[in-house]
Amino acid sequence: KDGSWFTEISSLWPGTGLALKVDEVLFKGRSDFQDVAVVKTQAFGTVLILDGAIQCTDRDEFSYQEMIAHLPACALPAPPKKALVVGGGDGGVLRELSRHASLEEIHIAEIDGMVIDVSKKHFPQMAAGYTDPRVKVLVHVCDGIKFVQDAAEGTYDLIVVDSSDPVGPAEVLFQKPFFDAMHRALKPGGIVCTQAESLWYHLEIIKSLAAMCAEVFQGGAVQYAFTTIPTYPSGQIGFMICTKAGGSAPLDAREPRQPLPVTPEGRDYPPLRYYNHDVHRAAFVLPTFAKEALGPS
Ligand code: PUT
Repeated sequence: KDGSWFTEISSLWPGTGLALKVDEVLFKGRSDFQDVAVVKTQAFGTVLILDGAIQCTDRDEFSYQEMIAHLPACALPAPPKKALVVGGGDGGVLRELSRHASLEEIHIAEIDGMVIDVSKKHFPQMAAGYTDPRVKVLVHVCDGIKFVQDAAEGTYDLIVVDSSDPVGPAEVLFQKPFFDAMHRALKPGGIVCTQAESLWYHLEIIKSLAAMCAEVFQGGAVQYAFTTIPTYPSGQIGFMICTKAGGSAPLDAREPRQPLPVTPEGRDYPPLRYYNHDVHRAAFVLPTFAKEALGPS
């Protein structure tokens, strides 16, 4: 309700919950897949909430969107030409990818058309990614797994999975059949970057995700990196970055190889505010408890 507090409660972060003061409820609905809400908050601007979990806020979305897009894109040895975003209906990852001048085509497979519609209306700074005329953005409102399974082998240089948490519609995006399909759809030497949850709350999920990815990406590399972000549980969220075998040695994603992404001319995008090459290298440096659980990156 307007004037009340929203508290983010989930079995994925039991006994704790971030609270935000709500100035106004801008949208509340139920799609075929989930509850969708958009609220204006006192501290973080407009916030998108799916099934009670915060997906992005005006104030800190750049941390997540920049890192999930530029960590993999900048790690590639050659400039990427063709990318796929699975999920990411808010458009923020599209905006970030479109700063890579080499990209000719970006496909997005988002299952929930309502997320795209409310984002275009309430988050214009993110949804701007849908309208970059320099990049061919092809929007597919469909099941991401089926889309990836149907893609021709070796189609993409880069796949970014901007999913919600592994409960409800996104659960399958953390499972092996989806990773097998992504591995197939990637070019040799290509790279996948998926939302991979918090070291503080989800170490077991991350461990089993890393083990499954190592099985799928044999001959490649699997590495966990993270960013800080105040409105995600524990203020931290990570990414599983997997590279498909292709060159003489597995690609080490810790090293940025592409120049800093730039805002396409004439676009009203905010400047890069989080990602830089030092942050790229630092994102893979794990605290001792995580290194012990996951092994060296
Ligand atoms: N897209 C990332 C969402 C994470 C929510 N906890």
